[in-house]
Amino acid sequence: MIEPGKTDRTIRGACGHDCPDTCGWVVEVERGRAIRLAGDPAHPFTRGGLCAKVNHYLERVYHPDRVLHPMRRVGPKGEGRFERVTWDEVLLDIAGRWTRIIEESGAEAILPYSSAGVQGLIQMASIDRRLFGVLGCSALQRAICGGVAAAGLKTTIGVGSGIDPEDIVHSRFIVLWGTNTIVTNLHFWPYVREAQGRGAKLVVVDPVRTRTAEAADWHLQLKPGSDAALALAMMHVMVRDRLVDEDYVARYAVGYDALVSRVRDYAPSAVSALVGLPAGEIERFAREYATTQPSLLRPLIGLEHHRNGAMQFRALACLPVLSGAWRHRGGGLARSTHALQFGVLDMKSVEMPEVHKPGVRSLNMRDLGRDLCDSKLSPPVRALMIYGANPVVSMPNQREVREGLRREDLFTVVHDLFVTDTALYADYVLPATSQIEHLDLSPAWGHLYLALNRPAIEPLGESVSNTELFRRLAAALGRTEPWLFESDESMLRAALSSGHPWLEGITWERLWNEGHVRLNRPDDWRPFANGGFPTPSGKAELFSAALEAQGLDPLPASGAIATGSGLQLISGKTLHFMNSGYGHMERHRRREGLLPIDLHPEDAGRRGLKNGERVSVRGDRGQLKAVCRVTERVRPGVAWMPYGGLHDAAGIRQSVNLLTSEEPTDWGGGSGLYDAFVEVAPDTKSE
Ligand SMILES: Nc1nc2c(c(=O)[nH]1)N[C@H]1C(S)=C(S)[C@@H](COP(=O)(O)OP(=O)(O)OC[C@H]3O[C@@H](n4cnc5c(=O)[nH]c(N)nc54)[C@H](O)[C@@H]3O)O[C@H]1N2
Ligand SMILES: Nc1nc2c(c(=O)[nH]1)N[C@H]1C(S)=C(S)[C@@H](COP(=O)(O)OP(=O)(O)OC[C@H]3O[C@@H](n4cnc5c(=O)[nH]c(N)nc54)[C@H](O)[C@@H]3O)O[C@H]1N2
Ligand SMILES: [Mo]
Repeated sequence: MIEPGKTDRTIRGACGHDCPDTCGWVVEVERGRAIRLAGDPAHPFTRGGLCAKVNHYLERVYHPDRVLHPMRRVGPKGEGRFERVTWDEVLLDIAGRWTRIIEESGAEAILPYSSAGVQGLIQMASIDRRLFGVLGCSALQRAICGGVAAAGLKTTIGVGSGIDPEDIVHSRFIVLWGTNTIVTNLHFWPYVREAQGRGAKLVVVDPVRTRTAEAADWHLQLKPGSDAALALAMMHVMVRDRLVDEDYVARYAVGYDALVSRVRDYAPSAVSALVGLPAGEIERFAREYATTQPSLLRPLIGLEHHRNGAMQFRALACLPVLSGAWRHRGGGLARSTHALQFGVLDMKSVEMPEVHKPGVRSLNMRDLGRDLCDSKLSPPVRALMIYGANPVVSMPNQREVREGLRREDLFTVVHDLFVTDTALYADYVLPATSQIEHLDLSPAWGHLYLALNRPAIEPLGESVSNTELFRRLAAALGRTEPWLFESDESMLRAALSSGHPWLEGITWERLWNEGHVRLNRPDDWRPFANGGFPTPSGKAELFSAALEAQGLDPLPASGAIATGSGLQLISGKTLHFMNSGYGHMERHRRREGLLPIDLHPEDAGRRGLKNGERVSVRGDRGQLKAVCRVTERVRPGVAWMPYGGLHDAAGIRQSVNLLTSEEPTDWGGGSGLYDAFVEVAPDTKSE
């Protein structure tokens, strides 16, 4: 049995935020209170470092604003007035209401809505999936992060992952493609540096001159959404100049001839205006990429938040096939390791899909506002159970999300550590544990180490973990199936028992003692050196029959690049926030300052705007106020705002998602969040 805070003074754990790094940490506990939390120096990947946010994790844990007991709404929705209630009262009321809704409208009228607010194995998804599955509640399509990237890559190479990111040290030509490593994937940066130290060239492809772009040898500041066109132009040069690894293509790819005719239209001079780069620069990039082996592409998610997001990833994935980079150690493509980590664990035993009611409808998380406001949706969403997510800030079309949440006939329960912008609309807010208060396994999506997060302290106040919440709800609903009450440890042990060779010798006991272990990937692991792509044909599909069967373009293309009037607004992650998280903490707010919008000097000049001036930003969906930063960080025609709730000059928390819309991606179920167009004008008092 675990006795948090009693058996150990120093407890190993791992960060549970939705970030590729999943840092190992150690917590020192004195008389039941955590007094120090620091990076675990023994963790081979994160090497004792944390980040600008998690360095202050204990402030978050013991923050005076933490929700520590269940609360019931007493004021109007959105106002955030609550009173304390007991767990018994809450559970009884939720169970009663859900039962009535199921009787009257069917279980699909209940929508469980969760994201990766905590991204460990069982706290993210386990008992909740079993419970809502057996009840037959609406399913949620979670594709706002990573789903489109994976869907795009899969059509070409069959997987959404690639090589072990650690192998980047063997690369000679590295392209950080639409990822801001220094901000979002900090612990990968030393590996990039090590490769540079060994002679690798570092290229960043990003419409924004990010910190990462500034640190690169070469920054290609292209137009947003034009990456597939750039990749096709590179292929044009490779084909024309005979820089294709023809042997690799002949053995391990299908559709090369069709691709050759497709790329004819993509001469660098023909796409230069579309991509926003001089033809000569594209030529040089293509040649260096193809001839410097091993070459590695490293995208994360920047490209997927465009309406042609899946196509961008599909086109990118063709490059290492043509160059044959997969042959070499450190060559190919390295994206999320999510599929590798979750693929070796026994996830079926955790989520138990066999008990889920078949054929239930699935709603896309991106469409939350639209679905809540849709009077024709049958059955309507009558109850929402939101956990590990803050959709008011994180989903597009914020105005409609708020409008939906304001519905008087909607019963909303939010389980979180804080009263988030979403929780302001809840009928009940339930207290959630922090990562040092619950048990979990932490598979990383940025490396191949698996960590065991041991609780260091008892849950604060009356807070409960996600797994405990759903066990309690199952009991309140009168369920008796034993698998709805399985313990955390039992589920984790089962997940580790898949028998996958990469887990051989990785036992519960070993993780308990060592804290983290690297999956047993072979030493020199080159997944596609000899083909073996897990596609329908078993080869890299430059031509995709599966796409053709869906009525989509079977060949890579530029895709539908967004156009609109005004400035294209893209948004991104910030150093001091974790998505919307940490926004309520004074320190982090101060560091990020007032909500800014970055404009190129030409665009600012044309509108008569000065650096530091207060501006009003207007889109199709709404309008907000920001502080104008005039900077060459963005290219002309492009504006940038941070993602996450930042305050405007009036002290009102604002989110860039007031300006975005659902805009479905080509495939993969995501959202063209970065395809918003806005106009920026001086902020006048009358507005
Ligand atoms: N500090 C911090 N770290 C985080 C997070 C956080 O909030 N804060 N969030 C975590 C999460 S959930 C995720 S998914 C990861 C995301 O990690 P990243 O993918 O690295 O993050 P983003 O900021 O979404 O986008 C990356 C870059 O894509 C660029 N971009 C936008 N459009 C395009 C385009 O059309 N083409 C190209 N080439 N580039 C484009 C943006 O300018 C941005 O610099 O970060 C994680 N890490
Ligand atoms: N405009 C724009 N929108 C974006 C993005 C962008 O770049 N631009 N990025 C997108 C991306 S990549 C992502 S991943 C999404 C993120 O979208 P969300 O996942 O909705 O974002 P978070 O703000 O991280 O919300 C997670 C919530 O989980 C809570 N939480 C943490 N731990 C626990 C726990 O153990 N239990 C429970 N119940 N709750 C917990 C946190 O306090 C927080 O409120 O946003 C997307 N939206
Ligand atoms: Mo994400």
